[in-house]
Amino acid sequence: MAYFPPEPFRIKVVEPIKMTTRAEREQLLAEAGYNIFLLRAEDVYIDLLTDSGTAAMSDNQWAGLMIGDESYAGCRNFFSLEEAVKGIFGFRYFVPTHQGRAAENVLFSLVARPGVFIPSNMHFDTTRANIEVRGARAVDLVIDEGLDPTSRHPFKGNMDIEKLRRFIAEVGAENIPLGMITITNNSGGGQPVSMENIRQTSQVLHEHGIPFFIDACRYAENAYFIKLREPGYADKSPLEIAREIFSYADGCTMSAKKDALVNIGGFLAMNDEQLYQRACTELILREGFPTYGGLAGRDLEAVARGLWEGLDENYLAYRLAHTQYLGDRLLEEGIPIVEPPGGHAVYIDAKRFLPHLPQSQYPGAALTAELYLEGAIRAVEIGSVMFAHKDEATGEMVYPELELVRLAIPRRVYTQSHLDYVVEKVVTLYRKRESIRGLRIVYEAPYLRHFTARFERL
Ligand code: P61
Repeated sequence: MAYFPPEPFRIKVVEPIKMTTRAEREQLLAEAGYNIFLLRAEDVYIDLLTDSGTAAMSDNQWAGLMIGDESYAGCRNFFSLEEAVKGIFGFRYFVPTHQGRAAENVLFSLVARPGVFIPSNMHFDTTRANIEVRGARAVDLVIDEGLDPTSRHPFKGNMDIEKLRRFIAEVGAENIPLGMITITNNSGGGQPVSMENIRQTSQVLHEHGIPFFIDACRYAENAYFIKLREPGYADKSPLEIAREIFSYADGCTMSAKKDALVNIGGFLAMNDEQLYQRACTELILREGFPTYGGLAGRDLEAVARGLWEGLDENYLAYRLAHTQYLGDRLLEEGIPIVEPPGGHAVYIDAKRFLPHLPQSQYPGAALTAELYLEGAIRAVEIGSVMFAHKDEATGEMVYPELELVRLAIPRRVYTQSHLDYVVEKVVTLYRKRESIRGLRIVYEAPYLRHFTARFERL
């Protein structure tokens, strides 16, 4: 029986949400070109589009907003954030950014150029885009189990160390300005990376003189998975585990919109002083002065407080069990999901849910559209719309291995009955899955097309 953990908080402020009729949703979705990104959020009942920027902040974080210091330079909140970043991540230098992709933009403007490669376990789409837009190549080297939705490997986000060694030998260390690892692996089911694997990745990269950066958005959830699953860590606190993780790295990019429990914010951290100085120059050009980096002082304070809260052991135990509850309930009903459930999300395997639809008909996107029609639930496709691309040599479309629909769970927002409602609607859809039709793209942008693409039903 799936277990729902009691919340380690009580509710002080509520936000009404409203239900629409199916007829209304038919019209709204058609107007949105069958792309759930183009709906108004008010027309969604349960919004599982993302766990990014959607957390409920605590009373302590809201209180922090009131002491926002909006001075242009040297505001006090920068120093609160500095204390958190240095205390948890331990890097010598950091700059705030308005979100994760801004940190990626600054970093890759300094190191990515045509002819170079950035390997990772799996890049998320904004990271890949920030690398590839500069003519460099983003390469995914996750272990094979990470691409098998049914494998119950405890650390399916792990880098394949042998593949990494071979890759470095093949393209040459001089053509790899840095290597990365994404914790947890968002493109591959929200699966964690083990400490052992982080240590080995660091070792292999460093043997070749390649700096190692971590895409750290969900580092606290990853730390708690290590505590639960990796021998030797059961008695360590999430903070101790986090410190060890980052001790192996030379820097990180962070979207604070995830594990720092805020609605906006991020940072780029590193140990290399020269890289930091170049990052400051780039930051001033694009984001702002290095003590605010595109954020208000109050936002910096919320991030600083959220970083500490996000490592609270009671919160993390609840958080992972909450997500697991949704996954276990869906499994009990026979719904094909990526197993085991991830930290921030449950990923439905659209290939197995809709085996009659080829990837050229976008089964993941079709399923997100149907979920909205069925229950006013918004999920996100992580599949062919997001990642399919044309092979330059053959001109043929290359489809991603995984075709997923992610039910991302905002932090501290939805209750057990909300999740039960989601299960009920997914099950209803599963029973009539054969009637679900595919989609055809009628408009697409050259990069990150999933945000603005428009579709027609086949
Ligand atoms: C998400 F539909 N993630 O998961 P920013 N690295 C990683 C992320 O998960 C990530 C970023 C960097 C989002 C938001 C999102 O097509 C989409 O603060 C592992 O969003 O800039 C963001 O951090 C970038 C949703 C992003 C999407 C792109 O929902």
